[in-house]
Amino acid sequence: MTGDAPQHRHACCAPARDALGQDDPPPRDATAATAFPPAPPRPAGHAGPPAGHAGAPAGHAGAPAGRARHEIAQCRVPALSFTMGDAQGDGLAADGERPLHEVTLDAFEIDATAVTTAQFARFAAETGYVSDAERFGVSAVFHLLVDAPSEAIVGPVPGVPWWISVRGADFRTPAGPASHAAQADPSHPAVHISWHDAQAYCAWAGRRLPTEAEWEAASRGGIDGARFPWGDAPIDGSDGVWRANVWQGTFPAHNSAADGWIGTAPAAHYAPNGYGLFQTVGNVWEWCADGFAADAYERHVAHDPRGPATARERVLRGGSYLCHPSYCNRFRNAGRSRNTPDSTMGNAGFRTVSLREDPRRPLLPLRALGD
Ligand SMILES: [Ca+2]
Repeated sequence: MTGDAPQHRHACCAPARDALGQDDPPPRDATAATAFPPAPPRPAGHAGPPAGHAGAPAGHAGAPAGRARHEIAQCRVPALSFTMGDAQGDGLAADGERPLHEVTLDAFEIDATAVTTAQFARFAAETGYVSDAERFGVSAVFHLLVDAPSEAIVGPVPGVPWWISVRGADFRTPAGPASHAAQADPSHPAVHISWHDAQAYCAWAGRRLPTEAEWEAASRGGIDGARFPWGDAPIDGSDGVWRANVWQGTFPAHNSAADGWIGTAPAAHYAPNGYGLFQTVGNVWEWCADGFAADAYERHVAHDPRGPATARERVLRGGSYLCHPSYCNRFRNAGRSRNTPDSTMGNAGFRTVSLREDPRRPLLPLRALGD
């Protein structure tokens, strides 16, 4: 797996919005993301479970009563120093996973799971928010998962024909609009979520997206330098333990689903890492706040590094149910991908972190990128 082989192009992870062949969408209200009233403050003493506690899956008993909106269990990542980047040499130079560099972060709280379909649906129901997949009218669905009438299928995405542009695919009907069978499972991660959608959710919930450094620190679970959140044990069940939802079989035609899932798995499936986070690796890609820069690590920012505030693409982390070493090995703590902030696909969602005071960078308004 060397060079710029097709199996390593970022479009294999997910195509960009402008490749889907949709009509021009109606304009979005530029104030949409900031129009939501702020979430009520948490009562004192409800700072979340202690470090390493997995907490309850989203929407289950155990969420503090004061978290009226964002009902996702929390994990605490302590103030720490860690080695950021690819220690094994797995990544491609174009991904910018090196040089390795020491990063320090203040403590923060992060969701134990990706934001679920149930949680995102609640946000949409309470606000009337129209997601980018709905606004554009199409989104990218992996070909084995499509459940849509022929008139809803725009066609394969050029260059990555295993991705199908489907009208009516969104977080409610991730496989397409065919039938009730296509309805999203509420316990699974919300998918077909753009970076803008994630930002809008955060504005409503009183949350924010993690920085790329925060995401990687949280995914490492306290094990510095390891390939995966659980260490360096195999992901593929070869020792009898499945640790994440990725691809088994011959991509893109045959998936044996030996790990139990062809598409998404429930957000709180498999064992959590040392901080209590579920499935940072595999299942769905997760948006980060940062703009993507391949040379970001060369800047050697030691404390709380950030990518560029404005960039054509935003960072995605963690890989998805489509990852396999034969064509995309980014399902690692250090793996990096990116896409344009209005792109949506059936294998990308997000998790959030708690707000903090940050005089350097206030939260960006929804359409601040001018794209
Ligand atoms: Ca799988």
